[in-house]
Amino acid sequence: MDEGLRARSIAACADPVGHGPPPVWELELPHHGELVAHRPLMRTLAELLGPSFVFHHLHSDRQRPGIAGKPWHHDYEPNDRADPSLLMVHALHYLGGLDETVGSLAVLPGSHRESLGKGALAHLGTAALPGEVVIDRLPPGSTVLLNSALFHTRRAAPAGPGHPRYFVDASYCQTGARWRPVKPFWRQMLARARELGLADGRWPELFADRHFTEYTRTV
Ligand SMILES: O=C(O)CCC(=O)C(=O)O
Repeated sequence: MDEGLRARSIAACADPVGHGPPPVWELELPHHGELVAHRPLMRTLAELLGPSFVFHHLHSDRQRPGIAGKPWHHDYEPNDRADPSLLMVHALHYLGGLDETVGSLAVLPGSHRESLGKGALAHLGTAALPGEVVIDRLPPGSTVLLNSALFHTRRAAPAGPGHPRYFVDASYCQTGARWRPVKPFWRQMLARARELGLADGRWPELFADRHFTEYTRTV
């Protein structure tokens, strides 16, 4: 964050022609790379997704104290078979945990079964919805695994000085179709992950290009 790498990473996605690839991929940072294929995480993902899944992307952020909420949305990306039964999972890593000094996460159980666009509930902002589950207290180093099609929202922390909120999200897709990449330079990113041996020789599909379509810019 202090060296502007997060900003460079966003700029590379927002304006790939003007900025080119970021100077450092998130997964090149030693602890981020380790987190992508952390063995206990891989074991749990294999239970949820089966033995064959591919890494989709990772974002990393140190959110400023008092950061606003993020309206209800889901993060499921389409695949070229338009097969909604193929699963995508997001791992939300809360490095400093969650408590009243940082914003909370609310999820809407069952909402992953609706076939709605990512922003179909955005007009509700971060409002409390019937049946929601609020996750507002987690110890440091916690990970929440979400079916990516599940609607969720970040709620701002109650007023106060607050604390920085350390948040890394990484996502993974079942193989069986080609998924839409969200980063223009996804090929280089996967190549670097392979070069670094992040899959530890255990997960042959984890960084394989063949599971993706070409990048197209989304609005
Ligand atoms: O900040 C959070 O806890 C969740 C953020 C989120 O919903 C997202 O990045 O898609």
